[in-house]
Amino acid sequence: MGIVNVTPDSFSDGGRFFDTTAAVAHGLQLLEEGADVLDVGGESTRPRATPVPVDEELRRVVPVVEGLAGHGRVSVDTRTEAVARAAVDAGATLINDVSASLAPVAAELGVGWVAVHMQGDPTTMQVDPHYDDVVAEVCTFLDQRAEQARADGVEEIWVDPGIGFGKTLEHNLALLGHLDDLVALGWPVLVGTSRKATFGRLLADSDGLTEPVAPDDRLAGSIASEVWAMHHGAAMVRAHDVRAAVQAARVVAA
Ligand code: PMM
Repeated sequence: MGIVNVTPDSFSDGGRFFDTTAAVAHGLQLLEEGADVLDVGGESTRPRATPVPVDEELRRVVPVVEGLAGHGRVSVDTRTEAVARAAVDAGATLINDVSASLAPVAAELGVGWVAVHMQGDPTTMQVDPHYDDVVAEVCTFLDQRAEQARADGVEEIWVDPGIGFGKTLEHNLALLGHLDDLVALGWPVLVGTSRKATFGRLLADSDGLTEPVAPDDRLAGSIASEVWAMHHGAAMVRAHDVRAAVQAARVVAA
């Protein structure tokens, strides 16, 4: 899954593909690099991001979905029902839902759905995340949401542990370390680790730096975590660096 962020403030590629033409061109490039799905998002869900008004999210997302839908499969990364509906109208066939609440919309529209686990919301989620048993709690939550979505009539259901969504570095590593537990539930698993802060911090620690390694310098960490996830049963990874991720996937598969 290649990432097409149409946002001025994503932590990882902030602003680079903010206008429609640049975003569409970037999506086409990711398809050439081997992406199976393009994930178009108009609201940054990075920690402490300010929510985007619906009109603005629509303005960002819809033309990009329209521009890409004829070329490859498009998912819409949104927590907002109106945006999900408009994106599906424009050609998206998968709702990537970090609120894990839009299954009834996916069922009604006859499209796929990704349930992402998040503790809290993007504004506050990294303030003080707490779990008694992060792996068990995330697995139970996603299994219940997926079962409910199936009962609602969604035919294509994905689950995603939500790396970095209300989780400390230790929580993220526990979830990746026990990814088999999530895979064992039987739902196809999507994992998004690409350029995330956890790897910036891990790499800084191993380099003896006090500041996290910058997002642009997290490629090796991203690929290592994606290889780990694929090897442990993830059926899809959500990546900025598609060419490298596809090459890694081919090697893992071989
Ligand atoms: N991460 C981000 C946004 N959307 N969707 C899914 N399914 N899984 C994720 O891990 C995920 C997501 C935040 O990263 P970005 O700002 O680089 O898009």
